Amino acid sequence: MGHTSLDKIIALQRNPANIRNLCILAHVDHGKTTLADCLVASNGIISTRLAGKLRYLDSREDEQIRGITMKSSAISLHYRNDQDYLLNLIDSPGHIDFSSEVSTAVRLCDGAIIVVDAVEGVCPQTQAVLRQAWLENIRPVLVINKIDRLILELKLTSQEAYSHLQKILEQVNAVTGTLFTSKVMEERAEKEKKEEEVEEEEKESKILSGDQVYDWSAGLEEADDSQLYFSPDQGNVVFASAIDGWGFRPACRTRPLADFGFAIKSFHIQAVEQVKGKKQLFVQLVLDNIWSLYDAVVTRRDKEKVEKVIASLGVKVLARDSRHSDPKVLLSAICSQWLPLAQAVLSMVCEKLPSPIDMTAERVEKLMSVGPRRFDSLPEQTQELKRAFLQCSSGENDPLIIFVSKMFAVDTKTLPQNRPLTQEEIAQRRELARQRHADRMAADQTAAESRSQEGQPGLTLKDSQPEEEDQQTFVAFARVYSGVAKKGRRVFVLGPKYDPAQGLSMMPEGSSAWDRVPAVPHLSICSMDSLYLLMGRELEELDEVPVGNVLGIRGLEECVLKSATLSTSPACPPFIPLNFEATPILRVAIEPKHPSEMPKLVRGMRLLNQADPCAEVLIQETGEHVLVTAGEVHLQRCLDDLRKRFAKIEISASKPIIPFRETVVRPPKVDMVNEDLGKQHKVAIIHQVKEEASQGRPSDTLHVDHSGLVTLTTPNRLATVSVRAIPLPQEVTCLLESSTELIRTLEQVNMSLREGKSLDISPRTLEAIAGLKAQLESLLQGRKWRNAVEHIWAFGPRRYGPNILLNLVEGYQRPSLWQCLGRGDQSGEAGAQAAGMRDLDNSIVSGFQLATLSGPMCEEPLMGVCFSVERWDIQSAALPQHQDSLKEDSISHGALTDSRVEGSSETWTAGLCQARRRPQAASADCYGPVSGQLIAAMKEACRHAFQAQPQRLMAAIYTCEIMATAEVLGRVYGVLGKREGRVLHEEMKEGTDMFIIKAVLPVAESFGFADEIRKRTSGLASPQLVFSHWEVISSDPCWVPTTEEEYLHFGEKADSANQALKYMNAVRRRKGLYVEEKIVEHAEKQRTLGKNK
Ligand SMILES: Nc1nc2c(ncn2[C@@H]2O[C@H](COP(=O)(O)OP(=O)(O)OP(=O)(O)O)[C@@H](O)[C@H]2O)c(=O)[nH]1
Ligand SMILES: [Mg+2]
Repeated sequence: MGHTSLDKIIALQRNPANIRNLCILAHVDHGKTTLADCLVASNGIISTRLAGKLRYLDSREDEQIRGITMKSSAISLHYRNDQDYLLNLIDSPGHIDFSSEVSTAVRLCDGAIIVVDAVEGVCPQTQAVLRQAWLENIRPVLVINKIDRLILELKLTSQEAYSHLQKILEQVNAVTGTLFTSKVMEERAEKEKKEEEVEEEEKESKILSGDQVYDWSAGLEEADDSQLYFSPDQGNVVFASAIDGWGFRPACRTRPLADFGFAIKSFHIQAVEQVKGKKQLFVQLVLDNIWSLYDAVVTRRDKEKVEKVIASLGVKVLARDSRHSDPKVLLSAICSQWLPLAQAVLSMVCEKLPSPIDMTAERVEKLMSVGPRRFDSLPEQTQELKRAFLQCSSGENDPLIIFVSKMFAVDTKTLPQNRPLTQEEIAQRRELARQRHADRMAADQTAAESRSQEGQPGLTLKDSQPEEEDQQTFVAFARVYSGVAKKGRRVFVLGPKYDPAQGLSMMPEGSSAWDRVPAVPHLSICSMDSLYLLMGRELEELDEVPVGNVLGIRGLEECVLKSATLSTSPACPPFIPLNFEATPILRVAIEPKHPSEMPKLVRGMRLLNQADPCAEVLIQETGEHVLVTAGEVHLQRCLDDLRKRFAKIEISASKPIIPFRETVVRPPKVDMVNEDLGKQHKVAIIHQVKEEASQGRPSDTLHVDHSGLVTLTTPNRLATVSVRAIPLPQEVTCLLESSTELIRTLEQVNMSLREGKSLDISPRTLEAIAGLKAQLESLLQGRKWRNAVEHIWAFGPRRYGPNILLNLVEGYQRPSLWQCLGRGDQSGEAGAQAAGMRDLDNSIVSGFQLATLSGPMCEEPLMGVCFSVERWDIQSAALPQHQDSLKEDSISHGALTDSRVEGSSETWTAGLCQARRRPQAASADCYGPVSGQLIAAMKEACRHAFQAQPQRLMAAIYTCEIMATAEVLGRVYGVLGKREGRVLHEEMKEGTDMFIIKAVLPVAESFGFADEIRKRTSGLASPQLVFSHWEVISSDPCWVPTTEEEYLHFGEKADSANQALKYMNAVRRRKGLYVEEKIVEHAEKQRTLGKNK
């Protein structure tokens, strides 16, 4: 535990004002773990000589081998300047694949150290982590690291370095500035809107004049941004070289500057009097000194000068350090005493980062208000909890609130209670055992018998020990936000969908987790078996942890999957979910080497799912066990974990399953050889229909007209739907993709309105929904899309995907999707409208959902397709069968229904009347219930409508930013070109010889890309791939040559050059679908070898 005792840390935990919870964030390889090493070494946990080499917080073997951090881990440190401070430090990974680990770290902190490499400057992940810190409302401080590279690698002069550092500061501030401005704008817009509403209420009759001028900059001027930017004057920037162990904070007037003054006198570079202006002062006071030290020690190895410097600085250097062949050893020995990095960083952290007490009301409200609900619409008791948060009190009666941001697995045998005992403990236990034995001997025979039985569990325990030894225990990575966590205490575990209002109404008042409580949805009860202090690789057992601290909790694995909110009060709402930057996209199917080990694999995958915040584990329809990860490195780690920790069996992983999307495009006007296409594709459709008919499917239920309108009748001939597929404009698809969360919320709202419940929706959500609608309206222009937005029936697949179902059925008016936007009495209106909905409405939506979930090309989801239902007739006999599945009152409802469906098609109304007359006709026919038939018919109709248009595959595309030097630029382009990558732009990074290339690359071609680039450039360039968007592959997978020339040029099947066809066939083959391929190409050339002899 270093030189701070556990008791000291426990004492410090009780004073939240002096606690700092912080994480280290940066782009990959900018030196987070090295910096953390220096801070850890300041507590004596590792030796100073090893700091930077050990990477103490990278405790996994693969982290050490690969040299990158893969999980976030916490350590508690003690720091003393004028007061004692406790720092709960979390080191996070910088690799994009592990960005979910960053989210879990950021949530538990109040502040962050942003590390930036002085050579590379602001990189994509730097921006991402700044944004994450911003979204979580935590305050950042900056460390510009690797200054030594400016001296030794780039060989800049101190003056040049000064301008370089200034540019980096500008870049970082530009990112923060953008985040800040957008927030101010948002707030301003909200304020304006509120004011407008008030005005509107005041003068309802008065029409607002349209010439209102918005002064957007006004908000910016008012807003306080003094704390926002990084500036050496503010004291929130440290310049450092973590590997050499030094760092300084220019604004710090205490030790370092005094040292500088001292150094200058003896260093005699230039007299301070000559210094003009602040800029010069910085260069001369600080940078020049460092530059000449590097020059003397590393570059020139000037022994005399070094000795002079050592003497003048008053630092002590061991003889073996000064004799060491590597000058860096001497350098860090001098620097770490002269400008100790830990001192500079820790004093900045204690001064500039907020303590748990300083948590703002804004942050609390943000954490506590989930989904579309407003904070002030939450129950009163819930709102009261905000006070507990802000006061940060840890009294006996204060509610306990804990947030678990992830679960991590540790070997059971490394838990503190299972660790090898010390000599004293062994002696104590021996004494106890001896006493027990004596007692037992003294007892009589019968008692002895019973005791021997009691002894049995002990025996079995021993038996089960070997198995337990290699077991994993889950520890929750958590923070206490209010109250005191006590060992053994029982708490409510609140799932993300838990509703405090519902919980409070269902539970008796004042009930606690010890009581027997009724079953409330999304609420369970768990006891915290052990509490731990997280000390990097080790855990220390604690009895209680007061508010404001980061801790580990054992005993939650049954109730918490990945993250959860724990509380002793049922009024506590679940915290908002973590926001993850990366989407898991890389899928592989996994199977055990020996089929008999399947149960072990299943168990292992379940454990992995729990232990990784981002990995997903699922079983596909095909029965395959699939693992979805964020990228190749992440996949590798997950597989390693499965093999070595969770399943402990040999496994084999399939090649990555590449996701595709299916879509339709506008029919082309001319084909490849510039001939008018005419009705070529329609010929293909008719061909297909004929084919299906010959396969025994009665084609008289299916009709495709020349415009692509597909009409399909259910097998019992009672219902008919006509559907047409239309490609959506690309912007609309993008908009739908980016607004999935909002559409999901909209769907929830509509669902509850349909059920007659009213939801108190926050104005912000309503505004966002209105914004979405307006955007859709502006994008869907033209005759074809007239009134389309009003007629949207549903989104799909899964009700929020990027496809649209349109209701163009003449005379059918169902409640609008946007009904929540309507003013006035919403629920009443909705109720009335709901009556206007046809009974089988849901079947149509379900059919559409199924059709969009897997398309006809290779059963991949659809994207950017609009299906418009243009006719929907139901014959009379259809209804009775349906009604048997409906509730009794639906018939009586019928009267209401047909009076509401104004102008509805005659068959419908007539059908209803007949239905009421002939309820006995409900005897099921051989085709099953009508609702089911309609779902199937709708799905088929959509699929045919889709095929009636020119179909295309869409490929997932990564963006990547590669930093490379001029020499290897050509090779990078080579690799990109080979893998069908496209370079978007290339620029030279100022002040360096590095080029930054931004390119896009199909996911399908990306496997092994990073490795190949690294190999081809001898490790000089390493790309980071981030999923960006979906792109239509321009070649038509269904294209076949029709003319003589095409036949000659592309071959009979045109499959040689058709990339889309290759992708499609690969997917079909994987899924076990029929692939149209010639297996034997030239049959006449085949012969039996035996006969020829
Ligand atoms: N020259 C120089 N190299 C440094 C410095 N700090 C760290 N490094 C080197 O940079 C590399 C990456 O350092 P890490 O501390 O592992 O970086 P990280 O930010 O933790 O990386 P991830 O956790 O993978 O994101 C290592 O090889 C370090 O030795 C520094 O101040 N100067
Ligand atoms: Mg690291």
